[in-house]
Amino acid sequence: MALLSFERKYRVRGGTLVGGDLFDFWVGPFYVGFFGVTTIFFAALGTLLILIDAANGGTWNPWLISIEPPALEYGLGFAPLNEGGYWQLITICAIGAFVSWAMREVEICRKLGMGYHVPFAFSVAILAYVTLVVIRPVLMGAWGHAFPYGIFTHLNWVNNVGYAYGNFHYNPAHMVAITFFFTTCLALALHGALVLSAVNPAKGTEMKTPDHEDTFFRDFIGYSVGTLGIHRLGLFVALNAGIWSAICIVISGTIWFDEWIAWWDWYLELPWWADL
Ligand code: UQ2
Repeated sequence: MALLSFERKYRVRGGTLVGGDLFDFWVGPFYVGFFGVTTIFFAALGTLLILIDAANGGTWNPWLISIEPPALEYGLGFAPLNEGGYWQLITICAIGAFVSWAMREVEICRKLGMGYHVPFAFSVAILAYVTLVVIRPVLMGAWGHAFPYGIFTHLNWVNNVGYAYGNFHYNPAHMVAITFFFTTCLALALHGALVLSAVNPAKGTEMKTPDHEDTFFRDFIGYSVGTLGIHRLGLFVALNAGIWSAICIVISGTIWFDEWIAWWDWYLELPWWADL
């Protein structure tokens, strides 16, 4: 079905979760919906608050602008606007916008009768962000444990929090996360290269089929994960990269307080060489 006639057939009412028919329309190519409206609201308000707080910050150098969370002394309470209150409101707007965006994806999936894989995947990215700015700060008892919204300042935050636990690369969950990031790169590089090699061949030669893709890998390593399987694998490794990133930071300062290298002492303490 040609794209335009497909869209004419499927751009119909229904599938909304909130608001019924009220926002069930498109603006140009974009579906609006209740969550399109809430996305615009939170994104616009959040951006405005960022600009107001930045105007108070004494610099318009984009590298140096920073929206700072409250000092640790404010605990989990509300802080005055200029002492972290803006950061708190901006964080509410950010989460509101991200969740609205995910729910808008859900409504579009429902309209099209598709699975919820895309909003599910996006939810894992939201979870990683919420872990940094809500879950871990709440578990540690102060919003001041969250990171500042600035280009250089968030890099400094990562540096300082990392060194607060010695060398963060010894964090076993961090190791798992990095391994999933690298495996995601490997899987996508293999997949992109394989598909292009079959579907976009040299000029004058014929396009190849998925059987060619399977056969390449069977000849090469004796195994093909399959055309559906590679996408399941890709989603799995990509989501795990985000999940283990969230785990590696949420366990630091909540259930683990020492340098991460000390975690490996269990290895030295194994009974068969503990008293050597
Ligand atoms: C594959 C296949 C695809 C692919 C790729 C493979 C025809 C178009 C990339 C090969 C992938 C394998 C063997 C898994 C590699 C494992 C990891 C953990 C990276 O077989 O089916 O479909 O794109």
